[in-house]
Parts: sequence; C-alpha cells; structure tokens
Amino acid sequence: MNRLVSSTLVLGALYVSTVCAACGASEPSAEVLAAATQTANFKVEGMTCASCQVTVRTAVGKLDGIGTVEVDVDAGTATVAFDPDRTTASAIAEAITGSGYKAIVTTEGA
Ligand SMILES: [Cu+2]
Repeated sequence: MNRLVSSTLVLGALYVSTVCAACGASEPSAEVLAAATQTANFKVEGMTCASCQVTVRTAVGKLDGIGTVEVDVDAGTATVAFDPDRTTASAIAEAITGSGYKAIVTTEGA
C-alpha cells in the first residue's frame, strides 16, 4: 500500500514538472500527415519551454490538412507544412494565436 502511494506521488511530481507558467501541461499531439505541399513560417511570441512548443504543435495539429509542424522555442518560430486545399497559413496563425501565443505569418511558399 505504501509503495502504491509513493508511486503515485512520483508520477504526480513528474506531471507537475512539465507544467510551465506560460502554458500549463499539454499532451503530445498525434502526427497526422496530409498531402502537405505548401510550407509557411511563423513568428510565435511568448513560448518559453518545451510544453509551450507542444501546445503550439497541438493547436496546429487540430486543423485539417496539416503535415509536419516544427516549433523552435528559442527562436520563437514555427514552420508548418500543410495542404493548401484544406487550410491556409492565416488559419494556422489564428490557431496558434488562439492557443495563447501571438503568431504572424512571416513567409509562405511551396
Ligand atoms: Cu511553456
């Protein structure tokens, strides 16, 4: 019984350690690869830790037609490959902004 309780406490501590003041904890997003033929770069403000990165990735990943999502916390940037028939760079920027990090499209191209 004591062993069970201490295991729970350890798991709780690990869980809390992934939370940061800016974003709170978040679960890794499932990668869904679409016919992502276009890539856009974004400037993302306010990311401070790996969990912020996951939050941004998760927010983008909820959109339709998203391919790879690369988020650089230190640089404050994101690069997203997407299917232009199913979503747009501005929709991606809105999704990132909606997750709590102001995003603007910096470059957009094939
Ligand atoms: Cu964070």
